[in-house]
Amino acid sequence: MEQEDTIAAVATAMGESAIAIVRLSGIAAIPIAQQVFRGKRKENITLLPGYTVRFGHFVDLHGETIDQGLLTLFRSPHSYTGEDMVELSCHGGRAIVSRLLETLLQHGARLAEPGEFTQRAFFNGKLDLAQAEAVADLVKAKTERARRVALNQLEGKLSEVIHRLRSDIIGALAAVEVTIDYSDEVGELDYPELEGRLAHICQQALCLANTAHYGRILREGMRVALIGPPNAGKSSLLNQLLQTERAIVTPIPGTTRDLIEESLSINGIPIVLTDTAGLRATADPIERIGIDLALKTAEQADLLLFIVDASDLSSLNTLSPLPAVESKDRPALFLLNKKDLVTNDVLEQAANLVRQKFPHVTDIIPISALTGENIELLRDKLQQITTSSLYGDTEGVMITSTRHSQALQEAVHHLQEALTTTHQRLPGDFIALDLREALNALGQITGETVDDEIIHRIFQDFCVGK
Ligand SMILES: Nc1nc2c(ncn2[C@@H]2O[C@H](COP(=O)(O)OP(=O)(O)O)[C@@H](O)[C@H]2O)c(=O)[nH]1
Ligand SMILES: [Mg+2]
Repeated sequence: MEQEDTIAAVATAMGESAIAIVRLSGIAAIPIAQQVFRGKRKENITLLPGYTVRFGHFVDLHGETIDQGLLTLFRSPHSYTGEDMVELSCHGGRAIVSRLLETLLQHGARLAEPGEFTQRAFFNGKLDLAQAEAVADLVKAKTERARRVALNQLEGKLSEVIHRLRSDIIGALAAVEVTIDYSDEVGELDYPELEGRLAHICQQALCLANTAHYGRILREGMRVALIGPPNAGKSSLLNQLLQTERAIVTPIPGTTRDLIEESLSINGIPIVLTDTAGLRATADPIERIGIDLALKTAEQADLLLFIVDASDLSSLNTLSPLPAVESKDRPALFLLNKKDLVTNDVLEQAANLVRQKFPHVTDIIPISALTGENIELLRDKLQQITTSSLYGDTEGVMITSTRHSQALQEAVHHLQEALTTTHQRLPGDFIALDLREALNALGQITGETVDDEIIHRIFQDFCVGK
């Protein structure tokens, strides 16, 4: 790679701030810094050891002072990239930062591409690919949980699990190959033993692959759809949960036609709440489109909040079954709204009607979207469901990227194939073929077996200076 280049970039966000950091990495990082830095002690900084900090002035090509600040020096291999590095901390103003960066470029540094510092760290073996990707996830993490998962990945927990899986596969592969190459000495392949071994590996890989679902929830939020007949109080509930007047609420049925999507966070878990058009038979083409969208949203949701008006028993009688609610793949909560308008007897009647129409429903919660009664209970329940959706994680390790998920699925596929051929007592070559493919797929996650084009694409998503 173009490692002979020395790269420079602003590592902090552009704008006004107390300090900003401009980074340099590469063979000429320290000589270039020597050109722009005038330390108080007038030392030759090219002679300083790593992990040294000095106060001084930054000067341009003509020796004119740009700003004052700190220089931090790192010596290869003990730096983020593994190369010689210098960080210049100046005041955080656009003019200062631009001028300083420009001066570094005039002295021969090249502007870094997005993610190039981390890419160099990867090529120099400071981080593997999964860890490098975690750097971007960590910076982008919006909730506590996402931060923790990204940090675990950066610290190598995911890589460890992948390495363990790979070394188990290598063990199995060795056992197969030795019987191919030296059947005279070691005898025949022990099929039952291998089958047990592969079944175990397969199970482990599958477990990890299944965490991808939680990873998506962490990254994009748990998708919660508010659905129900018109006027049940869906928009009122959205407003109540958000504590704002986000959606229009009127007594006129069919007010909400478009989807209204808003995010909130319950105990660090992101939730994307979608208010939808009320479900009913209608001749209005615009409302019809809204209802179709509502049904689609319901099908794609991780959790359904089905809201009905407890004070309107006749509407409950005409509720038609809904495939999305019927499905056992996703949890659904039934909310009997407008609790404030009815007696407990009526509430009980309403609950019975719901149970008749939707026999598998277990959770029915009476609420009032208007007064806020039982909204805390609903929040607790939401948190409970969301947390339990996130509990499949193995040792705090979670698959959060589509790239990793696809690679794991491929590995699982080949492990299952190997298991089948072993079960069928086919010759070792057949088994070895799939085991090698599985190894290859897993190696893509940590970067052992990934091609340059993919690596390039991964680092393109980073911001400059990282
Ligand atoms: N009394 C009472 N009225 C409610 C409650 N929730 C909603 N409403 C009223 O019911 C009507 C329809 O509410 P809206 O949120 O627009 O229902 P949507 O069509 O399901 O979105 C409005 O007049 C609301 O003020 C509630 O809990 N109690
Ligand atoms: Mg509405």
